[in-house]
Amino acid sequence: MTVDLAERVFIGLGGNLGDRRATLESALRWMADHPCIDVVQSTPLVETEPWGVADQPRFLNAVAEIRTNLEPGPLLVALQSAERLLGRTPNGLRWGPRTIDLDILLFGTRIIETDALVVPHPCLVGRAFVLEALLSLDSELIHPVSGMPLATYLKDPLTR
Ligand code: A4P
Ligand code: MG
Repeated sequence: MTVDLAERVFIGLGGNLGDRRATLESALRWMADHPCIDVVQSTPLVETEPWGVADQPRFLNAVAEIRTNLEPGPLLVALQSAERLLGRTPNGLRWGPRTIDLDILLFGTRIIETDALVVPHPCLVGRAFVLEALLSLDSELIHPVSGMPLATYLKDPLTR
């Protein structure tokens, strides 16, 4: 499939080790400098309580909207190379501490379920800080699987 350059792609950034602000800013710069990626807008960096594994430092999180002519698979590979450049060590604990995590939250309206890639990101609807960041960039976003406005998930306390 040829990438539709109008497709709106949203990347979640998070990290809780080292100089979190510098690392997240470097990740945003890395994306902006990439020849196949344009950063359209990004949220401020916000401090969040750890999700999943409680006994770890607080995270800084942000969401960026990008345009890219990379297909989702190559985009994931590119983001993983940026994670390594920014000090991410492989095989860390799931949901555990890391210098940087770059997740593909939404890739237009595409639904992808392979071993390597699940889009929309499965944890999207369960994390208020991700939903709030996404909605701050576009309050009208729709969940591609359910067809429901993302704002609905924020209102439902069960999803938090
Ligand atoms: N993968 C599948 N789908 C995707 C996708 N949409 N985007 C695969 C990116 N990667 C995707 O990821 C494991 C594998 O997921 C990758 O090899 C890729 O093929 P990982 O980043 O190596 O491992 P992980 O991040 O520990 O696991 P996972 O399930 O991605 O966890 P999350 O959801 O990224 O959670 N608390 C706060 N406050 N803020 C955070 O940012 N992040 C996590 C990590 C936990 N708690 C947090 C935060
Ligand atoms: Mg991840």
